[in-house]
Amino acid sequence: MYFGSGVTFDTIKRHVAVCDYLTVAQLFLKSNFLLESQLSFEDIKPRLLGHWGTCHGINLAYANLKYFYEKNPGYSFVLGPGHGFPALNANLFVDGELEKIDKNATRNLHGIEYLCKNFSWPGGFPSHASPVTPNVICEGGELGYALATAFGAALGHPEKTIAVLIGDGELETATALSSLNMVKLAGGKSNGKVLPILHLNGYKISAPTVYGRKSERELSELIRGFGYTPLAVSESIEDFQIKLADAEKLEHPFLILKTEKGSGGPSVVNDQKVAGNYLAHQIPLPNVKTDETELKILEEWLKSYNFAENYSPEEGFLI
Ligand SMILES: Cc1ncc(C[n+]2csc(CCOP(=O)(O)OP(=O)(O)O)c2C)c(N)n1
Repeated sequence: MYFGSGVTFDTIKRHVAVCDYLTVAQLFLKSNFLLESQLSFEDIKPRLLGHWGTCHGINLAYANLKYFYEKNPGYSFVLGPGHGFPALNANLFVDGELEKIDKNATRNLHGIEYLCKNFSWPGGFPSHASPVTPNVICEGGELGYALATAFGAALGHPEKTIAVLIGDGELETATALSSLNMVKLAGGKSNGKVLPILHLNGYKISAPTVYGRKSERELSELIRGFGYTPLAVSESIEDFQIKLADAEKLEHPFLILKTEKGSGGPSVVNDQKVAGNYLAHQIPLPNVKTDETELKILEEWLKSYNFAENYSPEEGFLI
């Protein structure tokens, strides 16, 4: 519909499912990466360190943007929440960008094992985006700079289109909030286009976000007041593509991507609501190394992505 030949909504859906699977595998597994046998405590990393809650939204945004802007050589993606690194790393791995700078990250079983085992592992990948990540120029743990970085990249480069994903917690920082004003300095014929996407998942580390508690009208009026045209986007891939097409026609579009925090992950653990709550922010199954029930939840969660439908050991990725 909006993208190149052979690509359909289903292609994007499968791309997101593959990256979600590889994200969860990076967070939890030290072996049995293709679930060839029943998951055991032995397969779980001894120290679980990472952030799940933001990851599905990153995978969703990354894939939708990648296919939408496939034929636009001036397109770049800026990621604010660098703590969602396993999602970013999964995409860079699947697209072959990681392999360009790291010969171990081959797009086969060896590479899958390397990617997953080495996330948050001594001597391996850090838990956050960092200078070893392709095209990342600063440590990704400090929130707030993404929007200013995107405007900086677009200034004086009319050929560029910079999409930037900003966390709703991140938008509470003074840096991110004041960077909204840059829309008044950018634009026009001599600068590139910036497409801010607010990832409205409603929660930060241990509490709701301010923007998550505003009404839809309050939030869109706020964004409009800065000089943007807000466009609400749901988790639906079809809707995302329609809104990206709508955004192309506007001078200063601003997407508000509403997701459930930890979407696709465990919904209830130990009688507590996890998906759609702050408990999804980091590791949603904190006792999975020793608790049979959590282990079972993890196995079902991984299986829900049907990874084998999109990856075959003989043919590689089938997307
Ligand atoms: C400047 C700064 N302040 C505080 C933190 C600590 N911190 C890490 S993640 C996080 C919550 C981020 O929430 P949000 O931007 O909404 O991301 P998401 O919910 O998508 O994980 C915070 C406050 C930080 N990384 N940087």
